[in-house]
Amino acid sequence: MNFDIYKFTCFLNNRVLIIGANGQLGRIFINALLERGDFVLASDINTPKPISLGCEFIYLDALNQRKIKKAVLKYNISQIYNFAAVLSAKGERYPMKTWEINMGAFLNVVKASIGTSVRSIFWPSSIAVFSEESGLELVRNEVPMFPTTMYGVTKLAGEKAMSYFNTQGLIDIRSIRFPGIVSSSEPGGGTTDYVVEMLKAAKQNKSYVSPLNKNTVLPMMHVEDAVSATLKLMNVERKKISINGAYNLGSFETSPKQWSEIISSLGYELKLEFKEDFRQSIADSWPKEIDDTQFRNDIFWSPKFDAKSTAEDILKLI
Ligand code: AKB
Repeated sequence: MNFDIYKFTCFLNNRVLIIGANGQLGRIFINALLERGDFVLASDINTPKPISLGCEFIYLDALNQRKIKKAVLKYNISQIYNFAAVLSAKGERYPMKTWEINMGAFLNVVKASIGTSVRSIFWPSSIAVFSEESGLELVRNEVPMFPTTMYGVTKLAGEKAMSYFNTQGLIDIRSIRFPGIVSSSEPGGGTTDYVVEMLKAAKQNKSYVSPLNKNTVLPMMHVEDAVSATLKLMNVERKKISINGAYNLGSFETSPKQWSEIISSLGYELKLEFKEDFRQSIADSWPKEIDDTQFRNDIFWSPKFDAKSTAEDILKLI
């Protein structure tokens, strides 16, 4: 891309299309982008809950490339956030469908964007790309990766493809390997969903059965930190980004036991049982801690929330 044009357009508000806007991340991204003064077009295959989104909404199937392109052209879109995906736990029930949806959505968005007004695409990757071979105690950015879930396979395949597109200069795609995200909105179909479900149970004075062992440590992050890191990544000049693939991103680490202790320390009584299911072996193949030095050095970002302030904040919002 011509650098001068890029520099100029950076100072204009973005015209953003969010695909998969009804998921865990959609609404909070919509609010953050609107606050910055961007034009936001939200889209999903499900209609949003009847609370106003504060922006336009269209029905859009991420597997329909023609319709994505039509929306890009009609609304003169400059950035796309593509959140359409089947997550790790649900993906193990429907592995073929997961490949079709995750890779189909990824490729359709790329194909619908090349040669249009779209300057950059955000496509989230995940800690699911890692495996035991990655050295799970503290996982660096570039390590051997042999994902154990179909979700992880699609994320790694997408990373390789985005790296190719970036290297060839076909389209600017940026990505972060998200840890488990703690939000007041419902996750769905993930292995890390317990962090949100446990907060909900505590708030409603219900008991909770954890699908993961009490000592299983995984990296987690407050959704606001995930949003601030992403928006920073999407708004730096490409030359500041030292890699063509996805960045590691970390914040804090917790286990079901530690998380329940934090919840109790905030004055909630949570009756907790443990009944491991197939999600345990997924969690066992994921990092305990993430080394995100490269992201922090390139993007100058650090998280605002630790484990306790995350739980406290989200409990207030639920
Ligand atoms: C999942 O649990 O599948 C996701 C993820 C870590 O990518 N939350």
